Amino acid sequence: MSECFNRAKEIYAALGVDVESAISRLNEIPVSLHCWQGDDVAGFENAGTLDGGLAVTGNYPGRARNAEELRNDISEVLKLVPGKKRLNLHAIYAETNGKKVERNELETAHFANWLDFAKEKNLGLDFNPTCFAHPLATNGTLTHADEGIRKFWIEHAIACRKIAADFGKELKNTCVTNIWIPDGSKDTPYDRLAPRKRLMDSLDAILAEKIDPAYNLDAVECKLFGIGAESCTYGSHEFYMGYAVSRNILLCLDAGHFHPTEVISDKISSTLLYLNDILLHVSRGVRWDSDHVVCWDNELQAIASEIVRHGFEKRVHIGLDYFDASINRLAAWSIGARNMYKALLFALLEPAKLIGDAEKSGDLATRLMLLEELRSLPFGAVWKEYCDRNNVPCGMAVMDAIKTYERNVLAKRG
Ligand code: RNT
Ligand code: ZN
Repeated sequence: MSECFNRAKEIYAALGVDVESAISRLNEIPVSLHCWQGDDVAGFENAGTLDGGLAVTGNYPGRARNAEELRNDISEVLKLVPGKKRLNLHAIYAETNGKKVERNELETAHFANWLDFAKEKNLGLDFNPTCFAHPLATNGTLTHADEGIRKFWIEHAIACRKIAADFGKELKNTCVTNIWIPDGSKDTPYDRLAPRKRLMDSLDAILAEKIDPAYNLDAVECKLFGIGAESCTYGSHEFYMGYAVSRNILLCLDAGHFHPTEVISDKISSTLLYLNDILLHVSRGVRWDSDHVVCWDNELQAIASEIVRHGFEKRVHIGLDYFDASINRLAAWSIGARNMYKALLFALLEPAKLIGDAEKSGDLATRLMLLEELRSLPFGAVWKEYCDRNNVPCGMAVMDAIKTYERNVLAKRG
């Protein structure tokens, strides 16, 4: 243990903060790493272009081109990110041995390698039906007016829930399955009600079969607008909030899915008054849902603080959702993920008692002073210690590891 860390402990203790218990608490908070940062949301279907309003920009060399490369890259990221981790998969990451398997016919067997990987790395798995990048998804999915197309996507989501339940059972670790659809309208629709009614019915059909919540939990992800769906997105916040509350499932809040000045940190305390659990897609929108690498900015800190201050770490399932192809993808992945844990650790080191007492007694100047002063406490020494205890590098040593991997592995990819 470094001298810096010991001194930091004393400084925090003087403010009533127990650094060791903060670290122990952080050890129990899982963050779900999204597999799709490694290959620009391509998956293994060779589907061609991404659509549904999703856009990955950049063409930095070294993209994972197959499952083996992607798992190798994830293994490397796991060495660079401290803390308890999960892995979030999408249905398009199925491995079908070169055989074409329709999405509504996917089975757990197609994810056998991922299950083995999760066991080997001691990761819980999360899952997502992929309702985009598919010829039947060009004009809507679960809201589609055509019954046959709607049925295809309902069957796909049902198949995904079964796979997810198997993940949960096999790993003895609850899987969260998140449904996001790109459905919406580029121009002003005349009828917004009918597609929403169809979405509600489709979701009811998907969720009709009860699954043991120890194996799988279901979430629905709302969005304000997407590219190509500027005028109306059927799966809006109101739609899914109502749906999640009435069906007792999880709501997924993605940081990039609201008006640019609207923040999800403020939604945690409200939604959890009505829902048991929520799912987060921690992302960073820049002017729009651009899925930039998560930075340790005020909103990220506010999200982490909201979770920690109210002891919501069991009820808020933290997932990451960003994709940057303009820089080394492992760097993007690790920097964003490390920031999530950093923000959580910072939140755990807040002088909760002092700030809470100041607020309760109406001493708002002291509250402001504490909130501002805590930014310059020796947090870095605690973060460094946390990385050391997790056997991951800290500071620029992270970049050194990434550069070495780039030289030895990524640069050799075509
Ligand atoms: C899209 C949603 C969705 C996707 C991933 C790939 O706007 O945020 O969560 O980013 O499922
Ligand atoms: Zn998302």
